[in-house]
Amino acid sequence: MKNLFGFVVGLFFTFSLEARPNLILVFIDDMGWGDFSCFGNEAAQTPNVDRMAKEGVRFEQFYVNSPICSPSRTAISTGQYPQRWKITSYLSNRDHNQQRGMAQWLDPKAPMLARSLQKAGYATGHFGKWHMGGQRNVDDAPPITDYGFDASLTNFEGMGPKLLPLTLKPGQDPNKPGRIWGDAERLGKGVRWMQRSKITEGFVDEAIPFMTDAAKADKPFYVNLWPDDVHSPFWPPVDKWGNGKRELYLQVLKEMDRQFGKLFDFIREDEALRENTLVLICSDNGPEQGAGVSGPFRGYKTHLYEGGVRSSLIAWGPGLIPSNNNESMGKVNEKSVFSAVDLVPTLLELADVPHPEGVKYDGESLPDVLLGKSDASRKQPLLFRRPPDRDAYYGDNDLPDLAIREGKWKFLCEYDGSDAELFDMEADRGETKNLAAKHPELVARLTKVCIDWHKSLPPDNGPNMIRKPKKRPTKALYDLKQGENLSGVEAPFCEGRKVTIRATVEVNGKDGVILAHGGDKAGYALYIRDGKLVLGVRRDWKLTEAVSSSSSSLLDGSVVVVATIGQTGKMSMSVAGKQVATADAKGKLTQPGDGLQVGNDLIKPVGKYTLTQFPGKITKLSLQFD
Ligand SMILES: [Ca+2]
Ligand SMILES: [Ca+2]
Repeated sequence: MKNLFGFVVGLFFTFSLEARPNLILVFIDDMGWGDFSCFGNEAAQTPNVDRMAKEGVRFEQFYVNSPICSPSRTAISTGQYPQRWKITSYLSNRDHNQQRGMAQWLDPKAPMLARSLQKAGYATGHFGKWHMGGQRNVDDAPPITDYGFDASLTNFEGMGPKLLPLTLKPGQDPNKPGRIWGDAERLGKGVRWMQRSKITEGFVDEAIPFMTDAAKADKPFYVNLWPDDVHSPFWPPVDKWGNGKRELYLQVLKEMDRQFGKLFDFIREDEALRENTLVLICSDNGPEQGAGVSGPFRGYKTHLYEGGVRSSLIAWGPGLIPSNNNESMGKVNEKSVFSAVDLVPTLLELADVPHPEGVKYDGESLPDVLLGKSDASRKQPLLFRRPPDRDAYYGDNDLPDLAIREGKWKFLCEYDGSDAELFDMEADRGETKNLAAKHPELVARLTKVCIDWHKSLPPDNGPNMIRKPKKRPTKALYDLKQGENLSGVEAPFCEGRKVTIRATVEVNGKDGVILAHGGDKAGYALYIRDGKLVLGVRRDWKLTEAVSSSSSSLLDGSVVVVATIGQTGKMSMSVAGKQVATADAKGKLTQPGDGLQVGNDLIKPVGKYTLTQFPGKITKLSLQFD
């Protein structure tokens, strides 16, 4: 019996060594959750990808760990939250990386999935966009082969041999194509220029011989096929051109799918590869606005709402994934909540490769989920932090900074826990109904989890990079009338500027507001209280008031009042040319979310009022910003 047991174990061990699966990770750039036709796209068909889904499993609740390129790539490569490596937004030029509090490139000591597999005897190849170091003027980053890859071919955002894009528009002389990203020639030897519309196939054509060679050498392989598609700018083939961004995008999407077909067919048509290769297909982040679509989800690339971080994952491997009883349809896993960091320990377990010593993954191993045998979820919640430079984007001027997915709940808030948003993902996966007010205890607990997690990770400059003043009205002079009511978006941009309020007033009472901009968190207001003129400034909820000492000067019929708030918060007021009060708010104005009213304060009060409706006439009111 003992001998038989030993024989069986030995047989199993030999078998499992021989059967170590080949792994292919197709990681698309900037494609929306709803862009594959098998995920609901009706504007374009993606038949090659759809066939993989039909023969495999399609996952509806898979996430990437960042809504933007470089950190999302770091997570899927290391099995760890990208914040651990200070890769928290897209890698750019040296100054820009530094300004945002980021590393210049991914530390090669990171626990790369590729390196673990390489050490265990896998042939490892990276073909496509890298964007984890080596771009713009950062030309001293390590080559891709320092990260556990035997071979690499990349694009303009990575070190080493590369394909750079030639461009062609309809009507352009094909012998005189354009060139983009030419500066990337400095990032490694072995540059080939190629039509942009053919570059995905260029990567496929490099990956296929690599896999053939590995198979000949009796080695399992791990291949990254990471196209630059479907990232803007969009350069479909000239004979498949489209009008406008959306059409051009759809043509690029269809062309990418066609070029993938060559890779998928190569694996499918080789019996040995078909039986022992696992292909994973997903996107690194949500769509660019106006290009791809997020399906039923809210938000885009760069957002922590679902549209930014949900990714349409497909797993294919007929020899590894038990076949579906209904052959006409693939499996759909609507339940499992898991993410890119989970793929790393999962693939290591499938390959029977040990974890690197001392490494703690944020991911959890879920092989049965990935192979379509279970609809379990990861046990730990998933946490997210926005890119430091993306507090405002695509029309949203104050995006959530932190987010968590725990069970059916999705929760988002600011770094300090304010502006809580809570969504029930079972009833409202589009994140439309904020339930935070209904569940104060849950909100308090999730807020703490988010903040504790955020503080446990290396910081970046996100908290110092709020809002996008460029998008605000920046006029210097506003002439306003009594009764005027501007919304938060229409109201002037006051942050960090000197404000001068001038008005002619005729007062027939003791209390009322001349002008109020903002609310009880931030803003400024000029008002009369108990017959005295008052200038109030709110900074961080705190009210500072300059109050005139007597009411007599206001009662002389029609008088001119002037109030100023300096760039550092120094406040002063005059009536009929005479200074009547000063105060110091000790700091610049910050832009309020609330709007501006003349002759009243209609929303949250800026100042301490007795009454808000102004008792009398306001004329010649102007607001000047310096
Ligand atoms: Ca991307
Ligand atoms: Ca924010």
